[in-house]
Amino acid sequence: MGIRTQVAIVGAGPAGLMLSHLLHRAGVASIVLEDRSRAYVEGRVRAGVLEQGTADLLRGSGVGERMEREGLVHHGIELRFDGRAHRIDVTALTGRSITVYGQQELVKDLVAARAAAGGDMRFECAQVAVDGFLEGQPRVTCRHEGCDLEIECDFIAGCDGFHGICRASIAPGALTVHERVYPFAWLGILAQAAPSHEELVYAHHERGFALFSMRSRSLTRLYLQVPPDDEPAQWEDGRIWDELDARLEGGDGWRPARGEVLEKSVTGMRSFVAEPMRHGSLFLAGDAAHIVPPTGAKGLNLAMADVRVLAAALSKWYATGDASGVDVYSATCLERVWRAEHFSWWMTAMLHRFPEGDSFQRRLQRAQLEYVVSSRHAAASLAENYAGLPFDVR
Ligand code: FAS
Ligand code: PHB
Repeated sequence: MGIRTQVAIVGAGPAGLMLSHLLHRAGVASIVLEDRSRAYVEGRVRAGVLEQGTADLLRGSGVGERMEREGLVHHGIELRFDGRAHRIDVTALTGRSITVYGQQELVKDLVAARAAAGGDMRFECAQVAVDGFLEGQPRVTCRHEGCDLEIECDFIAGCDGFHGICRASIAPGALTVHERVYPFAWLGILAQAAPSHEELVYAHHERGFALFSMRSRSLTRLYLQVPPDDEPAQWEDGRIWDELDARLEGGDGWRPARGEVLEKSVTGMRSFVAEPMRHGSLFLAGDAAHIVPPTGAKGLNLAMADVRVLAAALSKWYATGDASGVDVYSATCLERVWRAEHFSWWMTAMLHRFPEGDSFQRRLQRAQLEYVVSSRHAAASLAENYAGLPFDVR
């Protein structure tokens, strides 16, 4: 069955759904094709920290109501090392704040908004494939509800994540890939426990990194640095809580409140950028083009930043025929991507225990940590990157 639309979007993650929503607001038609079920994408536990700019984008585009009601606005974070705690006052240093709001809640809000507006989202699509994007005849094909679909469009947005088919459909020679894989992973848990600390806590410890985060006033989200090939089953709940207590030690007797572990997963750590992000009529956005280690809480926010630029560029093209935005899409996004890549690598290098690290590297980490907690300028640099640089900073 042949269908025609203006923009075919592959992937119903935060990038694909937000793009479809922003295009809809600009009167541009799109179809979202997702290979998993609606329940699966709405239930996937991932990021939880929204930059000021992302929260403003949700508010400004009419999908921020539940975030406003249920999200937790934070004005600082805490760093812990050598048995001491140090608060970084993000808002005092930057005038900006972060909002703690689960990625799956944001995805639910976007799916609901698209559905309410009669948006065309197709879940459980199989054999999704893209072609014709270098010949000016972009096309997406797939099987959906037992039918073969052929979607002709003007543009394809590859929002299908790191393991998707869109980047894989680009000839290897046309892409330059930059990558760094880290010698550790994060074991993450979601616990039914009221957060016993007001703000996020990042800990550097000789036993490894640890992070205390949250999802709501009754759900805590916590992470431990573990060897890269560890499996969740190797970590029984009691051992996880004991390890968190040890690594989050800050000399004030605080311990994360314990509760039933609802979800447990291990996520590999890598930095990855594929350039350019545009190939003819195919535009990559979000994790399809770049990955950051989650230490800087940038993954979701970068996906939002990409589609904000892409929606503006495509809307301008449809409204005026002016392709200037479309032509600088890749360069515009990559400026912000590399800033976030640097910040995420820097936070990861400062806060994790490197298995092969020698005493010189550990002393450097210590010196960096001491500088960040003792210099207003260094703290301001961290805070500015953490809260997210304003979109039109250049
Ligand atoms: P997504 O991966 O979210 O969405 C891509 C969508 O495309 C998915 O729904 C997928 O099912 C679909 N898709 C894939 N292949 C397809 C195909 N062939 N056809 C159709 N659809 C297809 N960031 C943090 O800041 N904190 C975290 O704790 C954190 N945890 C993470 C844990 C994991 C396991 C992962 C992978 C990422 C995590 N991130 C985290 C980063 C995360 O938030 C991403 O940056 C964010 O999901 C990126 O959004 P999208 O680009 O929309 O990609
Ligand atoms: C999370 O809450 O999932 C989270 C928060 C901060 C990070 C990474 C993950 O740096």
